[in-house]
Amino acid sequence: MVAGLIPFLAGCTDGPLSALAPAGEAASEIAWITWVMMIGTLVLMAIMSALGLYAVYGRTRGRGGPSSRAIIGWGGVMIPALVLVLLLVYGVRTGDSMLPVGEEPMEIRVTGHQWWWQFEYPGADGETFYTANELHLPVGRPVDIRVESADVIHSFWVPVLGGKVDAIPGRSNQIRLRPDRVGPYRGQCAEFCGTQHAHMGFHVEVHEEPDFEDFVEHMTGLDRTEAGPESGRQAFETHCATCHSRTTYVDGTGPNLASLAERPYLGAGTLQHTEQALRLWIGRHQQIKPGNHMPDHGDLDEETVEALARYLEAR
Ligand code: HEC
Ligand SMILES: [Cu+2]
Repeated sequence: MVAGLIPFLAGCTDGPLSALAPAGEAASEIAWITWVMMIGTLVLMAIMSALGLYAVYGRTRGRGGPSSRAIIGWGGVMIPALVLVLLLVYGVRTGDSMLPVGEEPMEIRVTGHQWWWQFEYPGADGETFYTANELHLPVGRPVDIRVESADVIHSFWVPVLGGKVDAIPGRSNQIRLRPDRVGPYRGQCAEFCGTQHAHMGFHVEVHEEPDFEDFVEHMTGLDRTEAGPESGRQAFETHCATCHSRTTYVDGTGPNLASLAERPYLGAGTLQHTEQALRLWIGRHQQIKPGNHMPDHGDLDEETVEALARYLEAR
């Protein structure tokens, strides 16, 4: 039986979305609970199977064995109660240690939209700045994530860093994350929220402290409205600026595009970001991510798409 589990586990214990390869404090606690429960269950199952086999095939004894009262009292009440109480204490303690209480760390606000994520940070100058579909965190420092929704229920989940938190319209939920390993990871919406729910991922980058400071410095007040070709800027003003912004000071009904040039994915993890992919997205995103809430721009001529792409790639 255990041998049968091995190929299954080999596929899950690694990779950017694995809760069994934790890279943060809360995720480690969750991984521990998983292992304790799984191994405990296997041990109990082995004991119960052995007892079951013994009951069927064992030698019948005359007098002298434990009375049926004792068997029921211990096997049916005392031992299960003991196991459950131990698990309860362990579970409650672990749950408690993940609550955002005590110190007051930096807070990042996350808003789930059909089907993308907005992140709002405290900037270096006290103002906030916005970015989309990419979450940047410092290593070794707790960060409180405040999870909200702009439309339906979503769920914020970075399996390597911690548990899921629902994004519920009109409510503000919180989770504390403390990454302990630098790296690129991945987050995913974990509550079905419509047709493109599966394409509602986000990139997670855990930085060393100085690199994180650089990121905040870079994003604070980043304004690329004037970067890139003038024709691109004009097309953007005409077709795109009602929903998208090229400065990090302004949020929008579409993802913030000020730092799009540095973003590794397009369409909330749908496409790897390359220059080619960006042109494809602008002209044909309704074929790539059908039903997404950006209006179809299939009627734009090639030249305009080109200008828009160059404008959005400008740094
Ligand atoms: C009515 C609002 C609206 C307009 C107008 C609009 N968009 Fe969007 N855009 C969105 C929404 C919503 C998304 C998120 C789609 C998704 O991933 O589900 C999006 C996503 C994007 C993305 C992907 C961003 C990322 O981080 O993945 C790019 C690039 C983009 N739009 C470019 C443009 C360009 C260029 C134009 C103008 C030609 C434009 N958009 C016009 C709403 C809009
Ligand atoms: Cu979802």
